[in-house]
Amino acid sequence: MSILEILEFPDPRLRTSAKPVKDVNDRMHAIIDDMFETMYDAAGIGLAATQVNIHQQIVVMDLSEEKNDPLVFINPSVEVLADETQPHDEGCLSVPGFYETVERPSSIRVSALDKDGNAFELEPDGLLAVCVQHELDHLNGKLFVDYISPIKRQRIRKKLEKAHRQR
Ligand code: QAP
Ligand code: CO
Repeated sequence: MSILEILEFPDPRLRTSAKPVKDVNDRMHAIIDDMFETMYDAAGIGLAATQVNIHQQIVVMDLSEEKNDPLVFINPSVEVLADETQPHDEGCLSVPGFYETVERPSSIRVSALDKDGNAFELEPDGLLAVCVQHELDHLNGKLFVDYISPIKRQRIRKKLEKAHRQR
């Protein structure tokens, strides 16, 4: 297992669209293990493969307090079930230190494959619904800062660029 490097905004590689996984094999399991190790090490609740520069449709999450409820979504898709939205404060391992409120649909259905390649469906609500949509966005090259005002986004970009130069 290894901890992978997490790409940070405004890295253009975060804009890549991930390709569907064709076969859930041992190589895929090694990637998933590394993604969990990377996410837990960084104290995150969700990580998309895009964020570690792997452009395949894989998401890992763990919203539990005890960090003992690993969730894997391979080739996920989301269906919005109602017009209703909910505002929620979001952060991102690729936008470290910044949090902003984002409005997203509150009623969704997710279809995906689990780590064994079996199809499943979920109708999450609350934080899980927010996190699923945030992570699926990553697989399509989208970030939560795309939903905030250009002024705020530019301010975050400048601060992170400065931090990157100082590393
Ligand atoms: C996405 O984000 C999410 O800035 C997952 O310094 C977040 O795990 C969905 C993190 C909130 C819904 C609500 C961020 C860790 C972790 C930081 C994360 C940081 C350290 C973010
Ligand atoms: Co994120």
